[in-house]
Amino acid sequence: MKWQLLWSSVFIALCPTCLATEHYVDGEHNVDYDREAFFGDEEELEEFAHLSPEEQKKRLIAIVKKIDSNSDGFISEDELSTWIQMSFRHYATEETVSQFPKYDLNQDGIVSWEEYNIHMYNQVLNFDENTVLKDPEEESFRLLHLKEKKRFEKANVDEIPGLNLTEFVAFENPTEVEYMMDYVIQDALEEHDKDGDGFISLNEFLGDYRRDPGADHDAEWAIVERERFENVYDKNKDGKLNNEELLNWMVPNNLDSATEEAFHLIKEMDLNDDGKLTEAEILNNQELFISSEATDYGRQLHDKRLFHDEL
Ligand SMILES: *[C@@H]1O[C@H](CO)[C@@H](O)[C@H](O)[C@H]1NC(C)=O
Ligand SMILES: [Ca+2]
Ligand SMILES: [Ca+2]
Repeated sequence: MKWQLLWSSVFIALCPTCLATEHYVDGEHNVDYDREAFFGDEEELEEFAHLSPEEQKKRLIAIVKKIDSNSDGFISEDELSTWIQMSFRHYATEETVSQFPKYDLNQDGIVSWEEYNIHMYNQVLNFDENTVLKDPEEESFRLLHLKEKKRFEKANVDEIPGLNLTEFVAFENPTEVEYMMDYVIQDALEEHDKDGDGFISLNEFLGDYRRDPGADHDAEWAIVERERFENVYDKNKDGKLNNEELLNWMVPNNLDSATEEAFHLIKEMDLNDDGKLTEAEILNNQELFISSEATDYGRQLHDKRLFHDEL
């Protein structure tokens, strides 16, 4: 069961462009995508829908006020983008923090490599780095497990074996933590840089996509992705991604993707076209707002620290 879970996360890791595909349909922001992309949040949105309109409004306004960091009554693109980045990071790591005690079997505040394995696989696995396994499934699991071990070692910044909470958060969320960026780049290059030149070409970015021989134009997703490559990631327009550009692709909570999302949300909700949002504009577009990254797909609407009176 755990292995299966692992496989599906591998699939997602291998195919980040697949995930991005549905986000825009014919260049339009696809709200349904936002809503469906993050499993489990349906529940929270539903729970929210059952609250009284007054309570809904109260919670939304509390969040809007927090986003408006200079309290001028408007939400600017910068404020929204900063908020989205912060909420990405907070919720990604919060989950890990709450899981930590389950991994730390002897409760000494350190998750050892053995404890990690026992929690994940019910046994301590150690594969030989140089022995290729015959069974293709076992072999891809071996590679995966070796990769996990590498990430574990990378996350361990001090001399003490095993990971304390800070290190464990880095291990589980490498893209959220600055000192893991080298690992993230190396890992992405191993995955995508097929010709080994240290850059990601458009073709490598598209996962060696080939147009269907019978089709007279490229698949819709390939067109959208090519545009992303050219206009979003390849900043210096040299047709390939260097390490820094690669990070923008790999790190989902970076400034660029938060800015992009903030830009789109404002464009969709900004009724008077002044480039900023008011409380009224947000309440008018409540449905889009609560299913967006701005509320972490509805999760913030249930985060008591955000909408209750100051503690
Ligand atoms: C974990 O260890 C690192 C490196 O020694 C240290 O900086 C960090 O504060 C520690 N975290 C906790 C929660 O003890
Ligand atoms: Ca322990
Ligand atoms: Ca390359």
